[in-house]
Amino acid sequence: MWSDIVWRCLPQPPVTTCGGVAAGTVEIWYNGNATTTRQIAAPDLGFTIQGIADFNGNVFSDILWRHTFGTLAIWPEGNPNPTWPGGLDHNWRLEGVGEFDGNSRADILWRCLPIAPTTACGEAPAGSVAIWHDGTNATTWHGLAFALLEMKGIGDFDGDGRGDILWRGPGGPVIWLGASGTDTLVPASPGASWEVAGVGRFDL
Ligand SMILES: [Ca+2]
Ligand SMILES: [Ca+2]
Ligand SMILES: [Ca+2]
Repeated sequence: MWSDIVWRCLPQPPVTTCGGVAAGTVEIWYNGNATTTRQIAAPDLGFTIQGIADFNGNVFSDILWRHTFGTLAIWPEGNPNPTWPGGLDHNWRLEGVGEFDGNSRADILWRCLPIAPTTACGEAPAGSVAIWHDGTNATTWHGLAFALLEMKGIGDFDGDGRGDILWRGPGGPVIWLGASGTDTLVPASPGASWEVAGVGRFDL
């Protein structure tokens, strides 16, 4: 499996293009190689890439976008022919993408972190964790993660094929197995001087 790099042209003023390429342009370097590239399109600069994952389960990566207005778009296989899962306002933080239900299609992780003076996200109380399955707005609810918890990573810590969420709060790390706030692992705290640098798989 060869990985590709996704670039986006975001020139800093007073520069307005990337050597003549329009601001906002997305370019893929296949196999990380600058000689095998494809320029795709230049979406509105209000759109930012939120994640790259396989939402439709065909093995190839798809690009998840969110607009400043809250709207989501997914470019299947990087093609600017989007699906539109809908959107949520910015009282919802898009925390990341992972595969939480074990069907090999990536899911979108949201958390309600209301921006004052707002105190909830519609009917959902502050801290609500929601998952949109497979890049659609088919939603399941996964508990409450309050503002003092920081999302640090997504991985499969118990090896069951479902993504788990690593949070860290004032008391130390907490893992939500299967992204569930009711099925947790609480590893010992390494102390405040240790930062989570990443999540990966380093042994068999
Ligand atoms: Ca795909
Ligand atoms: Ca899934
Ligand atoms: Ca798991």
